Amino acid sequence: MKNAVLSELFDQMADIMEILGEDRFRINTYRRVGRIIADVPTDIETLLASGDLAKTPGIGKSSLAKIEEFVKTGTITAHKQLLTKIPPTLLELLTIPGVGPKGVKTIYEKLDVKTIAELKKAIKSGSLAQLPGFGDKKAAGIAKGIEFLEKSTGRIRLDQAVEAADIVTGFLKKLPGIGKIQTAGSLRRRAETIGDVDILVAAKNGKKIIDAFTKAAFIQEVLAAGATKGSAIIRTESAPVHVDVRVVPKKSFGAAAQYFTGSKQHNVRLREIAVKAKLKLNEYGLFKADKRIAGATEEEIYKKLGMDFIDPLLREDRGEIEAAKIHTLPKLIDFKDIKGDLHVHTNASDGNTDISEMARAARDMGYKYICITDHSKSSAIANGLSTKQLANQIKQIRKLNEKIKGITIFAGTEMDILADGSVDFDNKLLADLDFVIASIHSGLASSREKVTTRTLKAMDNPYVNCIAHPTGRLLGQREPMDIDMAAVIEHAAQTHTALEVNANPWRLDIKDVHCKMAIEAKVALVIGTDSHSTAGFSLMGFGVATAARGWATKADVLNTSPLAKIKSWVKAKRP
Ligand code: DGT
Ligand code: CA
Ligand code: CA
Ligand code: ZN
Repeated sequence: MKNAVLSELFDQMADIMEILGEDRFRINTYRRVGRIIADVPTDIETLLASGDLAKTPGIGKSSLAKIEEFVKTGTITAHKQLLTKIPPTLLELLTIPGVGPKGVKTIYEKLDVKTIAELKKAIKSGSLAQLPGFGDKKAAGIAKGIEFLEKSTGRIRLDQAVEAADIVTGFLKKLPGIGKIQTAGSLRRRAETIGDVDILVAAKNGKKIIDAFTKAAFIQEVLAAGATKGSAIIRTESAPVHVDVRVVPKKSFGAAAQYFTGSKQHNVRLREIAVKAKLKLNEYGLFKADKRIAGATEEEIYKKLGMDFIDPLLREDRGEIEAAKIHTLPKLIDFKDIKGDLHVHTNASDGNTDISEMARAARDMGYKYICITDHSKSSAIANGLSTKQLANQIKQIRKLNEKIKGITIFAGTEMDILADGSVDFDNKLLADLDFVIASIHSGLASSREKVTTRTLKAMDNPYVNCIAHPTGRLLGQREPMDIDMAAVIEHAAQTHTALEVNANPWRLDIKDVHCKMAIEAKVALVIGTDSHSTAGFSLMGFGVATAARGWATKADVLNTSPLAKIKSWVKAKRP
């Protein structure tokens, strides 16, 4: 997909224009177009050819012309022209935490700093601190930012962010004078990766709280510490994590939570709506002239802006604002709706415990069923089961079901989709299973055509009920396959095959925008943890959040159904 490249071009044009001090409205337009392109699950050529792109709100005539040019030539003239107007190294400065386009503009114009190396010198000599709007503290923060950048690997996974947030909120909770604590930013929205963790605290004495935070035992490095905000790198088991703590007054806690939860795009749209209503919205509240008309809670802010409350999971400017105005927001799926886990491994393949222990742990979570889906023979590294081993496992599961009460164990498989799209077991054996998952574990780098046809062919099998981790990505480690998700979703609808939302934070596969597309095509989603131990079950919430970010309701997710419905659902595809 060229979408990512194109989106990056628009973002970069916005950055350059901001550095050049150009028109704010145009800058915002470019950012918005960049994000729309990054979000659409269909590739840009298809979207353009179908005429749908021209109809997309937010894509104006001149943006459309640029996109057409990109599709035809792979470049955008306006982008090339903008690049000639600044030293290209200025764009590297933007990757430093705490440095935005405005900062780059000042640093470049006043100090002629063009590279990170020059910026380091300007910090050392003290000249950065002397710039208007900078000062010693900010300069030191940027120095730390550079250090962090030089050491860091970029964005972190959700589980790592949750771990860091738990450490910090656990600590803050025990301080005297603490009111509400709320995680904000991308973590609260459960975005697929997290840049930094944002935490808000309601309290009066900000300085004391920030002081305590920056001196806590878990601190690796303090980036900034003021009267209301502290920024630091904290140590966790898995990674160093950048955490921002902000202390806000109780009366504006809701406004701060709304503002710092973002997303930025959602907030920009809300502010436009406020302005149209002759109101002002910021992190302190919603104001009419100088009078605060809302601010203590997020609910009252949305209400005063004339819309329903918008769940943080939906705040991405993907239509939620329009829906909130006309009261058509979906009732999102919740963890409590989940009745079972249909993707579970045991020590028969590469898991670390046995069937009965997995079943008991699932029962303790309140689940009504689990499906044992060990790997199949082609996944030799994962110790996949042979035909005979699977046949034996089925018998073993039938027996266990008589012994273990309170939960039903389904016999299943996570069967490899082979290079030609055929699968590891024959239909006779598959017919004995209760639920069948198929997935790709090899040849992920093959061509778009190959990986797509392979997947479509597997769905044609009347015993294949679900495609697991359909794109094969590992966040921060492996790119998704170049698979045509529009085709996969269409075929899933035609063949009565579900698509998995793999809940493992390494995967989150399929992702939010694909979930939305699948739901619109009436494809069933299955949220599975792919657990290899009982601890794996705890990941379900990440999958639920991902589906919810794709606007999923309870009815859109198969494993919210009672057992009998799963059975009839499976039967409906079989001959
Ligand atoms: P991240 O940390 O990159 O994963 O993403 P966020 O969304 O957590 O972004 P972050 O940490 O830079 O800022 C937290 C929130 O604060 C963001 O979602 C929206 C709000 N915010 C930050 N800067 C701006 C801004 O310049 N304009 C507006 N409207 N909101 C902002
Ligand atoms: Ca953040
Ligand atoms: Ca932040
Ligand atoms: Zn698996």
